[in-house]
This record gives sequence, structure tokens and C-alpha cells, in this order.
Amino acid sequence: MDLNLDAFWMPFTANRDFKQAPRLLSKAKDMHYWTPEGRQILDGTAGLWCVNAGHSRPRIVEAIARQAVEMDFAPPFQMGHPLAFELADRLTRYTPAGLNRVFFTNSGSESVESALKIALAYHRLRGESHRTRLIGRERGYHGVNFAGTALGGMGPNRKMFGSSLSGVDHMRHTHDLARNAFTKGQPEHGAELADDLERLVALHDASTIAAVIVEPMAGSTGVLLPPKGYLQRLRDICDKHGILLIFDEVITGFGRLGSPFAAQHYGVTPDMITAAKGITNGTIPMGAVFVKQSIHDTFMQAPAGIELPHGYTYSGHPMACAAALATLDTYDEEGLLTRGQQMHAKMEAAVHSLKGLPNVADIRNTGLVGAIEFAPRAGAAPGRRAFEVFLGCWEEGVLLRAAGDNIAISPPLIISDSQIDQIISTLEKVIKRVA
Ligand code: PXG
Repeated sequence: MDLNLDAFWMPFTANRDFKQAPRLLSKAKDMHYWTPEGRQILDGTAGLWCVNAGHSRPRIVEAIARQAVEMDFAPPFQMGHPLAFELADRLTRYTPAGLNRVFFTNSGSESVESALKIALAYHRLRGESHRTRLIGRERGYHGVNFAGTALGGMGPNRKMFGSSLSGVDHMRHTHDLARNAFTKGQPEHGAELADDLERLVALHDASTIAAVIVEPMAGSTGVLLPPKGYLQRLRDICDKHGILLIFDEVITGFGRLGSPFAAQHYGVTPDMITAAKGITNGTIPMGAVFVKQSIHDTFMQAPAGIELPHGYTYSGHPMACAAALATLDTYDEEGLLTRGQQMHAKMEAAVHSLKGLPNVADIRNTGLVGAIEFAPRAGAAPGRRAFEVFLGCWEEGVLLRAAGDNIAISPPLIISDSQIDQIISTLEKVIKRVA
């Protein structure tokens, strides 16, 4: 292919390595990608955790095409268009009870920044403007904007960008190989790690803390499930101290675990949920913050005028709204937001069958998510072995994702049993080869 690769500075990519040996995708349908040479690739990552209904689904494609003709754009500030209201209303049928106000963004990163700004403004409106501190967690990922970078807990993503945001602290992460390795589903041990929030409360005083943000299941750091009881304990501690709890569900939202949101899956309701990705099946960029009505209503009691001086040119973009509505139709028609429950046992047995292969240090799973953690390769850069497994699978026609020392499996929710078997047999072959 005659393509000049120089100009495009690729995101989160080893540009020089990639441009030596490019991996290009140029066509997609349902569970598959194709390379420009016509090689078929099974999508084991739902794009990047976002194509939950599979690729190029007709209903969604048609809705986008129709909307492009009907109205390409409408200004979202001091103006509105019907689809944005229709979509917001529709979305509240899927969110946990009480989280029935919707602020639109264009990505997960923007959802995170928006939720944190709403938290700060909410406390200020209630006369608690001293609550400015934000708490994240080690091994968290909350996108790449300044607050998300500061609150995230992945060293390499933070170190190049200065202090990024002050007044931020982190709880300990919950990954505990010594006690929980090879657990099927939620780990037994670690609920007490939620008490680490009490340590930060003692250090900073609750009156200075606005919000805590966590992924209910951490995705980017390699699928870290919450220990049994952990999220409830976090909820209780936040309630005790008047701290808002935000679940970052950019990955877990829209069916990944077998419920519309992880909040429902784990039976713990946060004050806000950040979402993106699966909201439009990855077709058109869109994100959302789902907000408790009581938080929203606090803003509506402020003096008349613009209640929240925040928003994006593309908040509630008509094309994204059309795509999202058609995506929800597709999810509903095919029962995809709960399919993870039916597929859980198959997925669990499949990924755990890899136990005992060389250098496999842990296996984790829930719903239609799996992760295999590898022992790091001695003397090599961290994550090297997992990256070699990723490359090997790509050569064998299966797209997976390397995340540090882990391979994450997060296929579209339409995956069949035999396609799960294909992922596992490919992994088995490649893990033995890479050893
Ligand atoms: N929060 C969470 C929990 C995420 O997983 C974001 C925020 C940021 O979303 P945007 O749309 O701004 O990228 C994410 C993104 C991976 C991977 O390999 C995961 C993400 C992005 C890229 C790679 O696990 N999640």
C-alpha cells in the first residue's frame, strides 16, 4: 500500500516501531476486521472496549446516514434539537434509579472532567467551597485530560506532565496476586482496602474532599475486579463524610459486565457515572455524565441564568444522538446489555483453561471480559511478554489488547461460543510459542 505514514503522530502508540511494521485495519463487519490486504481478523477487543454490538450494524449505519442528510449540526448552547432531549430521556431507562440527569460530552476523558467540575460546583453552591480535593486510586485510568491524568494511577501516563493538577490524592489499588490469583469472578479478599479512604480523610480532613472517582472494574490496567464488599464500603465511607462518589464506567457502561452499568451489577449506586464508548457503539464520538437528580436540582435552585458554565461545541451532537438512539435499539432488540450474564460461564471456563501455560501468573474474568496476566520477562521492559502475545495473536488473526503485563479480552457482546474458542485456542498456541 502506497501510504506515507510520517505525518500522523499516533496516540498511545510506539510510533517508530509501528511505522516499521504497520498494523492497518480498513474494513469491519459484525465480529470481524479486515486488513487492507484482505486478511480477516477476529475482534477480541470490541475496537477499544466500545463496539459492543459488533461492527457496522445496519440500524446504526442507517441512522447516522439519515441524520447527516436531515441536520448535520445544531448549536447546543442556548439552543436545542429534539434528538438530544429524546436521547437523554431514553438513557435514564438504563441508568441506576436516581441518576436521571444527563450531561453530554464527546469522550470518556471529557466525561471525567465534566463530572469533576460538577462535583466542585455542587459543593460550592451548597456553601462548601472548601471541598476542593479530588481522590483517585492507584492503577486507575480516567482518560488523558488534566484532571483525569492527575487522578489516574498509572505511572507512565503521569510522569511526563508535571503536577498536572494540585489537591489530588490516591487510594491504594485492589490488585492482590498473593491472596486472589486465579479467582473466578470477584476476588474474596480486599474489601478492607476501601478503608484507605479513611486514611486520606484523616490526612486531609473530610471538609476538604469533594469527590472520589474509581472505575468499578479497572479496565486499562488489566481488568481488576472489585473485591467482594469493596464498592459498598467505599459508598458508606463517602456517605459518612459527605464526599461524592463517581463511578467511571467508560468501559463498564453499556453491558460489558452483563448489566447496563457496573453500578447495577454490583448493587452500589454512585452519585455520578461517567460514560462514553458503548453509548454509540463506537461509531460517533460521544460521552455522558449521569447525575443524581438531587445534585442537578441544586444547580436549578441557583439564581437565574446559566447554571453550569461548562459544555462543548459538540455536546449532544445530532449525529451522535442519532447513532446512540439506534445503538440502544440494537442493544434492546438483541438483549445485549445483559448477554454478559448468559455468556459469563462460557467465558469463565474458556479463559481459566489457560491456567498452567508458561508464565501465566493470573487469570481474571467477569461477564464478557477476561484478562491473562504474565510474569514480566526478566531484563526486558515491563509488559514486553504481553505485547509479544498481542503481536502473535494479531499474526494469527485475533485482535486482543496488551495492558501492561496483561492481555485483555473484551469482545463485542454478540460473540459466539465458537469465536470465544477461537480466541482461546489462538492464545494457547501463541502463549506456548512466546514463552
Ligand atoms: N475512563 C476510563 C475508565 C476509560 O477506560 C477513559 C476514561 C477515557 O476515554 P476516552 O474516550 O477519552 O479515550 C477511558 C478510556 C485500553 C484502553 O487499552 C482503554 C481506554 C482507552 C484506550 C485504551 O484498555 N479507555
